[in-house]
This record gives sequence, structure tokens and C-alpha cells, in this order.
Amino acid sequence: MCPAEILARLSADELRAHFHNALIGREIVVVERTGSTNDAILQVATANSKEGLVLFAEHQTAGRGQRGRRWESAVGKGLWFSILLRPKIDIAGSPRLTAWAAEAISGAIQNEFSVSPTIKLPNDVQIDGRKVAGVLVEMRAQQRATHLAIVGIGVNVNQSPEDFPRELQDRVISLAMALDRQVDRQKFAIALLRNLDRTYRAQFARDS
Ligand code: BT5
Repeated sequence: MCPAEILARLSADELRAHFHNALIGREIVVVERTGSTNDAILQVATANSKEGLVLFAEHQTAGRGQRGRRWESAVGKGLWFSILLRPKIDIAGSPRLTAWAAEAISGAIQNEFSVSPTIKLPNDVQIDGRKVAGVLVEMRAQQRATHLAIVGIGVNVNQSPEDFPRELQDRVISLAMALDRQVDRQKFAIALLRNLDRTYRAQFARDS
């Protein structure tokens, strides 16, 4: 039997309560369904949006990886989200953002659970040689303003092997598969956003 919180949907209100003084997470939105969170976040953002807006989707119908590859996003079983940032880097510096996000994901997994992920450059986080998370950074040049970066993060949390297409099953893993138990997504989302916020401020923030 699963405790209720494991089956629960993400709660934006509960997430927001943890990030009053944060940069990443100062605004948090959870949508039920969207194509790609990397696109949806630009629809929610306004010209004056501060960096740190986070948008999660429970159901992502057109999740994408690099170069138009598909990202499998089982409904309600992973963390599928994007962060809007204005980092102090050039467009050419975007690989630094990808590496930062992958390290923050890996660090959060290590802190929360008794597993040690590895990072497969440029953008994969793996457990036992199987992909548990991926990062997709997309930058938008802005005239007379700091460039916008959209950092898209997908983490497999509560999938079983059969939640993935057959052709991926021997290359992928979820936290639940690695730990042999279901994981509270809400609790892990808080730990992950905290680690992203702390490490982003140290490396990229303009006025932290
Ligand atoms: C990535 O691309 O790893 C970046 C994934 C980013 C996904 C997030 S979800 C929130 C945000 N919104 C989006 O639309 N995207 C971001 P890449 O390195 O190109 O890896 C893609 C490849 O990983 C696919 O071609 C598959 O082989 C494999 N793959 C697909 N879905 C997967 C999954 N759920 N877990 C592990 N591997 C997967």
C-alpha cells in the first residue's frame, strides 16, 4: 500500500510555502497538462518576470530532449518542470547552465536517498548506467537586457519499467526502481529546488 502523499498531485501552494526567500522558486506554477514546460513557461512569463519562476506540469504531451528528441513524461510519475532564469552569462555559456543543473539534480538525489548518481556529459544523470534525469537548456537573446535561459528538467521518480516504451526500458531508471519503493514527489521537488536555488545563487545570480 502506498501512503497518500506518494500518490498525491504536486501542490503549488505547499511548494510556494518553502520558497519565500528563494530566487529559484520565488514564483511556482503547477499546470495539469501542457505540451512542453519549456514553452509553457514563456507563456506564463511577462516581460518583467523576475528570474526564478518555476513551472511544473503533471502531464507533458510533447516533452522534448536535445535536437528535437522525444522525452517520455509518464503522467504524474516524474518531475517535469522548467525554470526561467536571467544568468550572467553569454548565450555561448549555456553548457555551464546544463552542467550546473545536472550537478544539482545529482546532488539532491545523493542527499535525499542512499544512491550515488553519475553525470554523463553533457546533460544526463544516471544511476547504475541508466538515465534517471535529463536537462534541456534553451536560451533567448534579449536586446538591452540579460539573456533569458529556460532550464528544462525531467526526473523519473515513480515509474515502473513498463511505464517506459519498450525500446528504452534497458537504458532508463526511475528513483522508485533504484530504491525499490515509491518516492514522495512533493518532498523531493522541495529538496531539488532548494539545491538548485543554493547552487545557482553561488554561480550565476546577478544580485544574490
Ligand atoms: C534530455 O535530452 O535528456 C533532456 C530532457 C529534458 C526533459 C525536460 S522535461 C521538462 C522540460 N520540458 C521539456 O520539453 N523538456 C524538459 P536528450 O539528451 O536529447 O535525451 C533524449 C533521449 O533520452 C531520448 O531520445 C531517449 O533515448 C531518452 N529518453 C526519453 N525519455 C526518457 C526518460 N523519461 N528517461 C530517460 N531517458 C529518456
